[in-house]
Amino acid sequence: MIYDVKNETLPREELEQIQLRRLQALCERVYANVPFYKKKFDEIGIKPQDIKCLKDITLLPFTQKQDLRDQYPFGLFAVPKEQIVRIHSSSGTTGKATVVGYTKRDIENWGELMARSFMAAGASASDTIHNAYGYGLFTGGLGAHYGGEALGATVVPISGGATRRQVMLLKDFEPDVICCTPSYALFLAETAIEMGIDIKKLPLRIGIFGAEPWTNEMRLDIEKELGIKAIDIYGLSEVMGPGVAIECHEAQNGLHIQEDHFLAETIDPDSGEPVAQGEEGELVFTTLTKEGIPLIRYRTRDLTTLDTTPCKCGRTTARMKRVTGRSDDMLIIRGVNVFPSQIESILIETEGLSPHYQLIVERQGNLDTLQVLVEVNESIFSDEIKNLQRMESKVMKNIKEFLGVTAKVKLVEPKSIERSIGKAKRIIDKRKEG
Ligand code: DLL
Repeated sequence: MIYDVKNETLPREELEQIQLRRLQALCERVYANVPFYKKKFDEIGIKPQDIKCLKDITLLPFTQKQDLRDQYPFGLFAVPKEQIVRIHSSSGTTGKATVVGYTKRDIENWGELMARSFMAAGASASDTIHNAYGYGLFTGGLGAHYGGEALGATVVPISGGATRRQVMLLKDFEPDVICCTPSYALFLAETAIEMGIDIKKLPLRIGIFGAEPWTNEMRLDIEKELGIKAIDIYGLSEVMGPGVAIECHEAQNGLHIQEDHFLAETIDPDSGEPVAQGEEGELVFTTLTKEGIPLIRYRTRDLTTLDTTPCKCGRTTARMKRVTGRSDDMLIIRGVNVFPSQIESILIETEGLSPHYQLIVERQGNLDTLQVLVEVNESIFSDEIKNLQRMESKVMKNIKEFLGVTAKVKLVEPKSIERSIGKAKRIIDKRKEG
């Protein structure tokens, strides 16, 4: 089922006309109302009227996370403060926090886009949604909450944490849909086992997981452990929050971007030039309808590939491949580039290992070293030392063979790696500490 048939199945030419009209209006708006953009436009000598077709987007300047930080807290808002009805903010663990503001219309649009997303995932108005994304300044909780209500579903606003209680409510309230990070879904499954509850036997049908990178191997694992369909949802606070793109349950093959609201591009992260159709690049979004904090060509740092070929679900919107990593998260170990997700794929495919892992990067002398800590299953843990050592060597060999990096692999006790209730912390980069 499609929530907004008209807008989600527009012929592409019609969609592009809508995008162009909105882009032109957006340029007028930011030029008139946001001094930061007026200055940027003037510096490169561009006027809103110069945008005559969608391709002209490449004439416009980029916006970076640093720009939001420099304008902290409200410098990029395009409306007077009285029109802002809500504020969200990123945690700021990698620098100063970024702040975003929403008008009443922004909040309504977001609710609609999340309702579209729920339906794309296979949910309906008669469902109950267990929403374990964190409520607060993080966009996950309230984003999914308003979307569930817009859909007409019943929302359980449990937020993150109190994991045993969550399992109890999954059993007692019998929700059909769960929303949380993929890593937290696995933690819930593990906690349920400890409590003697088999999540697979509950009515739960769909999981809507995002906010952190995860692999297809992890998806299969979650689908098996929880006995549900696991759907990938993508978003970022600067652009809106969750619901910028979502997989459809029919194809589970790429995430449909809500293109009538967000204009997506993929660029070469180094040159800033657009990449060819079907090639991987850094995802860049222009928010076509946002009022509170509209952004022009926002560089997400997320890497993906765009695909505009038709999808069997009937939506005509472009799909982005699952984001397997941010360019910021790429590790360079002795000259070789590696993403945590590539290591995750190898670990999950190894019999006896669990999907709980951490990567520790250190510098010894002038050389970077990578250590992979990964938990083993209970059954393997009680095995003989020499078998564990054999397994470590096997994983090390696979990492070397497939990714070309030398990593030290250490198998650790089940449940010894800290569980997170939100985004998992996969990388411990000791080079950056002290
Ligand atoms: O994580 C919004 C969100 C909440 C998305 C709930 C999905 C579900 P931020 O905290 O601003 O917002 O983080 C945004 O998280 O640039 C990606 O690097 C990463 N990310 C989000 N969704 C996915 C996903 C929310 N499905 C940043 N796959 C983004 C991979 C994701 N990475």
